Amino acid sequence: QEYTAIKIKVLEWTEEGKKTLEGKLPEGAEVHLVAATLRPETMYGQTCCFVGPKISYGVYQVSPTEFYVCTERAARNMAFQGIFPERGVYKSVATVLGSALVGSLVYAPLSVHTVGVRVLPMETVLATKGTGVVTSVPSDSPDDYATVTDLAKKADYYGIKKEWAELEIVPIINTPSYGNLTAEFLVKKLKINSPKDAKPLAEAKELAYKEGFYQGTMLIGEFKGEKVEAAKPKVREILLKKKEAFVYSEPEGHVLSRSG
Ligand code: ZZB
Repeated sequence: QEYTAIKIKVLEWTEEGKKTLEGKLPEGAEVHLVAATLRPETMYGQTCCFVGPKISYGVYQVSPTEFYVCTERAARNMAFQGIFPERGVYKSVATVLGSALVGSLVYAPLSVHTVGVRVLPMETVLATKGTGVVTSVPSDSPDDYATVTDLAKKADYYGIKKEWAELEIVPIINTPSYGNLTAEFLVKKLKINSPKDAKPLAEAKELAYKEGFYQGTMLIGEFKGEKVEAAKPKVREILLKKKEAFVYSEPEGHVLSRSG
């Protein structure tokens, strides 16, 4: 599986995050959460960045001043893909629990929310897939739509500010079958009530992927008006060129198949 790894820069740490990292980063260090995505063309619609609250993340040095936050498993893979300075080496300078990152302000590249978005908890993030960090696009990802809806409903329970989960969901892609907010349409159509409704969510995801890719048209960005199929590699290229993303591959056998 080849992902686009999106670099989501930390603008402001939580108190807990600050404490965990105290004295462990050089002056002027830039830290990025790294989110693995299959849909770079949807990055305009990012409204938050998900971490698994119980997942342990490492902070890995990629240059004298740059660090990546991801699971150790992902860092190990990256170390054999030329992403770190020395082949096979992926030592973390700090370990941080996802819950300690929740509430941090981060910059999501290409997002319409240019002042930043928040790190929020997603209990269904798999530590065994991608980087363990998931960028949230509730316009086009049913899982993300179900999760942000739930987070806003139970903000106190999750220990977050309601408004962090309520950033505007802007239409990114129009499709003939599901309109311009595919995820909301499918979540409602399949009567999905919770981010834990795994089966209908898997079905919604499959439908959203197919319709978005083969029938979708871009409503925003440099390739507005173009078919998603054509725009996807071009948006990806922009992100790679600007060094806001890199290619991250998941070795075969570690991948959980998309259709289960
Ligand atoms: C942004 C995005 C926008 C995504 C969208 C999907 C969609 P797959 O299809 O199962 O291979 N993801 C990545 N890593 C994880 C993880 N560790 N745990 C849970 N979810 C994860 O999964 C690839 C997609 O699942 C990724 O692409 C990411 O969400 C999420 F509009 O990134 B995506 C219809 C889907 N639309």
